[in-house]
Amino acid sequence: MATILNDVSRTFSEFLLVPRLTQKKHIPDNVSLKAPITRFKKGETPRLSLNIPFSAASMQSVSGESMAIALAKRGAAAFVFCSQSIEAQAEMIRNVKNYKAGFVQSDSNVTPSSPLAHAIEISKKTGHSTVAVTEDGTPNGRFLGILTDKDYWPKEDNLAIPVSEYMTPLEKVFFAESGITLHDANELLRKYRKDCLPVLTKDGLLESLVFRKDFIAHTQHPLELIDDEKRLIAAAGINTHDYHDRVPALVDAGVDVFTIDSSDGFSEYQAECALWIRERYGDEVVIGGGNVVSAEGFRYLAETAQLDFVKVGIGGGSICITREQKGIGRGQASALMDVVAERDKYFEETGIYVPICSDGGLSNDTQIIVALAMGADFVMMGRYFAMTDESPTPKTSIRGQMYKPYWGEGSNRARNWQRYSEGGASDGKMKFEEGVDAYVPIAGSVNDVLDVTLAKVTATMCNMGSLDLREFNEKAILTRISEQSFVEGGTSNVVTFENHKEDR
Ligand code: MZP
Repeated sequence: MATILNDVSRTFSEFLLVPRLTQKKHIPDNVSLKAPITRFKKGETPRLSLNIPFSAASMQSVSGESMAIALAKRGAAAFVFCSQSIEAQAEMIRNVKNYKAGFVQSDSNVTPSSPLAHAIEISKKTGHSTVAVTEDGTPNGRFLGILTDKDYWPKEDNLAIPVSEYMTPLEKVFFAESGITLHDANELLRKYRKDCLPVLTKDGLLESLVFRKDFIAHTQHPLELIDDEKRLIAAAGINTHDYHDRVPALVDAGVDVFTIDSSDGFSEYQAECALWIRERYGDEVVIGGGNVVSAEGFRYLAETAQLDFVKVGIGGGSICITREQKGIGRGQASALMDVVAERDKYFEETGIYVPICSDGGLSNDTQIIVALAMGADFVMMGRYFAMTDESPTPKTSIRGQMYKPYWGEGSNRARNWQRYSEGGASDGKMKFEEGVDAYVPIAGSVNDVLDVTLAKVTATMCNMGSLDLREFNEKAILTRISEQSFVEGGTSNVVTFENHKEDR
């Protein structure tokens, strides 16, 4: 007879936290959000920890190299998507590892003969107001000048006129020669009160740009996730089909963290893949995997597959239709609570702690907070990061509102059949979709959205009398809410009018 679980599948929005004693030491500045991402023995330090408990999903519309760089700079990780050729993914990882903090490859470039309209269009697409003018319009072409949004008036100026008429030409640009240190480049920016410093090779080719705003951001975000050689930590998704070729290529490119990306990871294919990597690379790389939604799924991946971390979640993703297509999955909160209990049991029995990542379905900051309080060591999000400037998709205007495309890895658009067919035979075709092709509203930069979310997370942790995530989980008291208390939690019996301001 089938086993029927007693409780229904629950979601994060069904819970609230009951505050604990806040002492004077409980202020956001004292809170640590460090989260382990590798298995470790009791009393030992994890081989790698995130400095903030967030990761971006291994998805085409989320995690390219810009996202990987932006998140590593903040102390988190983006798993560069694997639904692309091995070479293309390895190239992205290489670019993350070669990224020299502060020296940026110009992503907005035009030729001097391009019409101003073209430069403005590029600026809108990338969200960057500085456009490099190179002889051939490439990021490393001969540098001829720079154009910023202060050089033109988009409504008043003639947009058909070539960029060369508006740009600051090379003779008037302050630039540095390659080989300059970041410290010296920042000093030049400060001394000459500039916002941008192009770095040129001896032959006059554009090598990189250094921005004042990046210097300011760096001083504000000292939690960069870096390796022993001070290079950013790079993470990648992999699948259980081509790992014999993909993994060595990614290791060669310098990858630090893998996640075996699968919609249902409770399988022998995952264990085989993880053990194969471990045998070859030992503890040199971090190996995570999943997804599971049960205690037995967690135990299999922790014990048999020896994973460093286990991801939890099936069918909760914002673009996911797995539950309706195949009837598998589980409410994310129920799945997480079961797996957390098993993680803690496994720790008690063996003295080995295996971190958990709650993946998918987090549709607001409160749900992120509840997931962490319930015991997720860190979370993975797709939609949240797809909305930011750093996701790889272009901004698109639809009926006057700005959006970015966001599609599931199980959609026809992504054609990521490997994620949905664990090992085994497959003709490489998707027979039915498990994801949709959608849009999300734009939300600003990764830094903008993280600043707000992290402020809320740390504020709640202070309400709960907690200075780190372990304590937060241990002290958390959660209460289920009724439909009526949910209504009570919103505004009640008041009328709000958009755009109406009273004289005060
Ligand atoms: P969300 O943050 O957008 O709600 O969910 C992101 C997660 O959804 C990913 O990390 C992945 O586990 C899952 N995902 C990705 N593609 C699909 C799909 O096409 C999917 N069904 O479920």
